[in-house]
Amino acid sequence: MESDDALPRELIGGRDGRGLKIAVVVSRFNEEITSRLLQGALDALEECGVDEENVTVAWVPGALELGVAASTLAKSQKFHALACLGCVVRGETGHYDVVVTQSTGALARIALKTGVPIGMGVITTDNENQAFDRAGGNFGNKGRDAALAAVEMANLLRLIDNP
Ligand code: INI
Repeated sequence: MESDDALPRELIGGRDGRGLKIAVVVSRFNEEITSRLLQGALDALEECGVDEENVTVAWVPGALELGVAASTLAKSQKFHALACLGCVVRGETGHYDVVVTQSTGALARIALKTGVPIGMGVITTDNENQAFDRAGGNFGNKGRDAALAAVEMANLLRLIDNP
């Protein structure tokens, strides 16, 4: 007989990165900050147990180029998930809104279209100090967060496919 207090089925991806192949796309623009995001992402992948050989890092010139690299990597079917890292500082660009909207919008669309999850590690701030705060400073490391999201989502999609 079915129990009355049956619990709903919960799917939680978790952070076990063993066997996962992850690509990290990182922008050279504001490299002093994005290199810290990259380090945060690589540290997180290592902590999750992702094999170094299964991690690919692709550099692009700026946040606006993250999309085409991410799209090509996602379509290659060689990766379970991606993490995309960049830094857009309002003070430095008159077209801040364009760079932010286009780069983050493209990444969201690529993830939905390809079904390959993308951890979003594009920092958008008013000034450099706020960016450093989010690249290993007072407010954590958004590269790390993006890599952890990539691992969790890759595992979740595997669970959904294979409950
Ligand atoms: N790219 C960034 O990643 N961050 C920025 O703050 C930025 N600003 O300030 O303009 C930026 N611009 C470059 C852009 O992403 C492209 O690389 C460039 O337009 C060439 O296509």
